[in-house]
Amino acid sequence: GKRKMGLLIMAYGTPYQEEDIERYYTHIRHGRKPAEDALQDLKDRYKAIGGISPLAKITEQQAHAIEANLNADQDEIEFKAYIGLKHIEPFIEDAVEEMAKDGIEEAVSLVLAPHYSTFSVKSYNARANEQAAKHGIKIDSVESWYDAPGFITYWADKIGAVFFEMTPEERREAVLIVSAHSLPEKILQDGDPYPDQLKETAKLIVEEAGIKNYEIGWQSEGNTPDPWLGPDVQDLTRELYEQKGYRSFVYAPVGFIADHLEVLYDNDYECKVVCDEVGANYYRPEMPNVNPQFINTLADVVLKKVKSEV
Ligand code: FEC
Repeated sequence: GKRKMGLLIMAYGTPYQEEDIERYYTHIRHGRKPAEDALQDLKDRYKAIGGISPLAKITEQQAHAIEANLNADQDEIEFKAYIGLKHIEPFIEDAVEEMAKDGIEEAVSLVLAPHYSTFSVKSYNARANEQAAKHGIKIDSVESWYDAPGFITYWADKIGAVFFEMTPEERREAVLIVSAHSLPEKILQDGDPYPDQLKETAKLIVEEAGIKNYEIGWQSEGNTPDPWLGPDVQDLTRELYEQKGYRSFVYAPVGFIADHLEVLYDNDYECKVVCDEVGANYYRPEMPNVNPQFINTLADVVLKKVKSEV
């Protein structure tokens, strides 16, 4: 028979309904309940994007699509997908328990975020491995895929199409802002590769798309006293408008791969507010979600990892 392998797909997680928002936020805050006004603010942001985030459904669709793609592409291994989330059930630990129940002995894991950081990929993998060790399950983990060719091509095509639609005059005064979720600056002290990986993603995209005007930005920073990686995309927009005369802004939040709060609110509302205020044009190409070429790329990344271990 075929070799049986767990496919552990890890992602951030999102509230399933309004009542979940408080415990979800509490989990993000390492068990500390949010203040009433902070909670209300988060509830209002979910309301502004339609009540709830589409992320739960998209994560599920992505996991199933990657599994189907892998099983169609080769016939030595039968992959079975398990979703493990960071901040809500099914938690990463729940997914590993499911694998153990199904008799899985070996697994490959993939985090649905392209760039490695101690705050994201490292913590996902640590939780998976800790639980797996209890059952003697061996997990090989993809650590990052920020430079995967199909990922770069996805964005280069979408961004290229936006610039192509512009008139030559508009194009001359247009800039691409490539962004990821901000993290506390203290990650830099331990040599975290996160900022360099984002820069590399941006460089590869603009080379492929033939875009000259581009900048790196950070978004969605948390509400804590420590300094966060900047420039923030909203401040950057204002600064570029005033100091470099850009009049059209194309946002590519490449640190994310799905439609969710951080894109639908932080880009499509917050960045757009700044563009509207200064009188600039706002563009945000669609997110990868379950784009077939993109899913194929993720399946390739997983298969390469598995092959490198045999
Ligand atoms: O429900 C949705 O549609 C949105 C889901 C969502 C994604 C996401 C991705 C990342 N985050 C990362 C880091 C942090 C750090 C803090 C933090 C806070 C929040 C809050 C919400 C939230 N995050 Fe998130 N993030 C998503 C949602 N995130 C809600 C709490 C309210 C707020 O601050 O806006 C700060 C925690 C703290 O206070 O200590 C740090 C990173 C990613 C991208 C990588 C990944 O997907 O894992 C990094 C999606």
